[in-house]
Amino acid sequence: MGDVLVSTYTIPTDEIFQSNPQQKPFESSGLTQTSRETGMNETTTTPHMAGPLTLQALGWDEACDAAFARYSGPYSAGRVSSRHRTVFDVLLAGGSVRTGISGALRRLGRAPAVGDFVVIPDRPDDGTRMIVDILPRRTTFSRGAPGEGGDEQVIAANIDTVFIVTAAGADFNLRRLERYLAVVYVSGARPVIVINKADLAEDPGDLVMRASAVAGNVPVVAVSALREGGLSGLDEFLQPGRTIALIGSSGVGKSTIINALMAGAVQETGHVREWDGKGRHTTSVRQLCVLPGGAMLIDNPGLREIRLGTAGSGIREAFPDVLELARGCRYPDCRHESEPGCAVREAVCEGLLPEERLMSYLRLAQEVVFQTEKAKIGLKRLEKKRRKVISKAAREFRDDKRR
Ligand SMILES: Nc1nc2c(ncn2[C@@H]2O[C@H](COP(=O)(O)OP(=O)(O)OP(=O)(O)O)[C@@H](O)[C@H]2O)c(=O)[nH]1
Ligand SMILES: [Mg+2]
Ligand SMILES: [Zn+2]
Repeated sequence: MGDVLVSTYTIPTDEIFQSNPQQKPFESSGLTQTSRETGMNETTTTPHMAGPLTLQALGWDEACDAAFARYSGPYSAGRVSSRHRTVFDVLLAGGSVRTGISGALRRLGRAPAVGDFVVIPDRPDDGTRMIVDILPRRTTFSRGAPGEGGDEQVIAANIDTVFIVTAAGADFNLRRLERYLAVVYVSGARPVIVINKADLAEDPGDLVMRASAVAGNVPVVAVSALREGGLSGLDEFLQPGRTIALIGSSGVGKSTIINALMAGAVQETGHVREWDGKGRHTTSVRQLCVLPGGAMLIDNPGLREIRLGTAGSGIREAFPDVLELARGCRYPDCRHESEPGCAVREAVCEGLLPEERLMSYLRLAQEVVFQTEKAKIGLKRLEKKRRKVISKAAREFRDDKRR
């Protein structure tokens, strides 16, 4: 494995245990307070940030400029900060708006995800402002394989960095980390492993070491969000205009980390069941918050299940050590199961590669094969349905002509 970049756990213990352990009271975000479930409501304040935002501060780049260029005239661009079924909160330069999407987008089955840059006409004919377009995504974080309708579930868009959050205790699991890493690599975003609740660990440094062993060059940072310890280790990833999504099981402390970084409560945080350390799925709405320093954080509901989908590329990136070893296998298409001359199994026998890591690799690789097959079946069905619709339309057209 290459160089391991480890952000070592350097917070003095008194810092961890000194700071105020009291949970700050939950407050609604500016958005929720100023707008209603339905309809439109423009606000002049921008949530979680003093002063007006510019598009650049929201992560707008040259590619967005190029894509938006064809909208000359009275159009605004903004960024989706949260989604409530069919309505979306959109941050605009200098304010925010709650709005729906146009019928055309709906018919195309295109729905914006949190983090998307969208186009909204300024003065539509009928007076209702709607999202009329979604600009191409820089990165797409999605869950699972394309379904029967051909749509993968997009969790969030235009993410630069993903904090894979785990916690000291029952959640800490190297195999789960490997899975998350593969999923993040597929998205195009850069992963960072954050081990929270360091205050509960006897030796947080040991957890960092163990996570680093499966993480390759991915930075690993230990923090205690509740005691506000070690959070400065995250600073280098929190540059202005950058977007960071937090993912991980329910109860690992994603919302508590965001609250601590916001230096004020924004996300409701929940209790963890004592007996198994499982969370209660406190966060139910995905939301983008702007930190005082200008980075954007996306809180996510705890993921019950994270599937890999059909992209095998994530596995290749998450297991560079296995791939390197595989170059020594006798057969180029070796599956490292029982083939003779398998250099990967040999490395396991010699203790150079942990057996659990190979098992984890094989399990994930098998899952991709399975999902790909499943997606093919789904696509076939979709194609059949499409043909049916077309031939029905053609029949109706012929019948019409005969009349
Ligand atoms: N001891 C300790 N507890 C923490 C820490 N961070 C969070 N917690 C507690 O863990 C519980 C769950 O925290 P949340 O922030 O709600 O977890 P979450 O990951 O957002 O959970 P979901 O929204 O359900 O996905 C709360 O009771 C927090 O107070 C920490 O650093 N140390
Ligand atoms: Mg939460
Ligand atoms: Zn092999």
